[in-house]
Amino acid sequence: MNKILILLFSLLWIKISAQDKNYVRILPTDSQREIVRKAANVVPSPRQLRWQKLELTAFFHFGINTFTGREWGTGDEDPGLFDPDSFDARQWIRIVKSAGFKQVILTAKHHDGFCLWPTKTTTHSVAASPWMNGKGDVVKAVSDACREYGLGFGVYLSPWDRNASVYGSDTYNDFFVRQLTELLTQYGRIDEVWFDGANGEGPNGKKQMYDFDRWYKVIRQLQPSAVIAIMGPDVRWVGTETGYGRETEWSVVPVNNLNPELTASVSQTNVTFKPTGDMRGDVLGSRAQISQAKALVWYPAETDVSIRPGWFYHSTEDDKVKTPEKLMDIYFNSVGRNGVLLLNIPPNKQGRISKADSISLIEWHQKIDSIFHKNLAENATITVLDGEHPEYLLDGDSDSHLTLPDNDTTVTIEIDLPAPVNTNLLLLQEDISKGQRVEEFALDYWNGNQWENICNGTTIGYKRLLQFEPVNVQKLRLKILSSRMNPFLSEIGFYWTKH
Ligand code: FUL
Repeated sequence: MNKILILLFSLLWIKISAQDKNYVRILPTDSQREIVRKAANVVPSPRQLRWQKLELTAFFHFGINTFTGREWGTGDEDPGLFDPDSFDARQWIRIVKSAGFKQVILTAKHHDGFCLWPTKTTTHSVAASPWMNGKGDVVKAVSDACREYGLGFGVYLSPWDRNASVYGSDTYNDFFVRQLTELLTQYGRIDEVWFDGANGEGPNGKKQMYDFDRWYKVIRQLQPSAVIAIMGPDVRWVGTETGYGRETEWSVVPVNNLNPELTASVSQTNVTFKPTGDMRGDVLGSRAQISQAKALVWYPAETDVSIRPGWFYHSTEDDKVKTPEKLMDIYFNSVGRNGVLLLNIPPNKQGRISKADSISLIEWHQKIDSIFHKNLAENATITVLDGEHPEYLLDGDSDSHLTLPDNDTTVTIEIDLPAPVNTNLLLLQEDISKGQRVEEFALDYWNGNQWENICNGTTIGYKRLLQFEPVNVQKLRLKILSSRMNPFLSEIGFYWTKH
């Protein structure tokens, strides 16, 4: 009887400790090989995985700055200025949905402290504005529209608050929790909470210690499926506001701060604190970097950029809206570099998305559609020595993968097309639910006499798009030259993009 119990207990223990984790400790005694094995097995939490698959999220910077023309408000603006005369949140959501976005984030409160919902925490809000006689609620209007059109909804709540009189004291943390609680309980499901790191207080400015741990607990309790971005545990700022991510973009990165209580608990599988360490360097998770790490964590990059020079609407920027071509380049260098693109589209003083922005968005979306509607390799025959299910590489499903023998860190995949095609764009995806593993790859084609190199790359991750000089091909080979254990490749695609 005892033996049976012990056996059952051990099985349970193995199951718990083998649970998929989005972090792992590196021990001083770990060999390089063991560190690489650990890195290969760090996986996203379910909320991180859902978020990564969105690819495109829209940011709406809207608030008192929309009416003052500022980028950073001072906090003493008159709420009477907030008066969008033809506010239509459904128009915002219709436009971003037809441009391919899957989720939006609204600046419920920017640094000026002006709240877009009728909060009980302050009078500095839409309730004190002439808009809808003070009966309006932008957060409700946008979240309702998201639900109507089937998009995810997230909130930006600025920690830095230039209006709150309690800012700079402990009471501010209570005040902030009350604001968070209102947002997380009154508007249905919240998919992302965005905490900005910006703070422009000068040498004589107010100093505030933010009680992030407490805020995270509130979010996890009230909206367990929401990712907490930037000053949070789930999603990392890519490090610039240009829309361009890194060529080598690891979602598994070293972390220096580790909460001992958390790591002591085997049942806790997800990190619940903001990982710190170098999050701004050119490469964050190379072998050299992971071998120096105390721990590794799944901490993927979000690439934020505005469609206009500013984050808020300014009529003087109506002719500076990014072109569809520029947006396309941003797409290749954000989504195509293992990131999620968070594109800001600031609604104007009328409370609508301006024509210039919507035209550019829609044309950009048409470009994406015309490039990706058909994989030029869809009818190809794929041959992989010892690989099971090579056909999954062409099934358009990023959850199915080619299965390779454990520990096969190199592989050659041959792709034979029924007829020659012109191509200048490669798409690769890994099934990241199994981890991010590929470190180096090369693409060659058969020029009739010999194999000739087309392009090379480093990381893949959820999605890698790589442009190259046009080439007419019928037979190609993708070589995975280095991987952290066997890679789980999920998709290969070839496309044509006009320059
Ligand atoms: C920055 C802020 O200071 C900007 O105003 C904007 O909200 C951008 C997304 O983040 O840190």
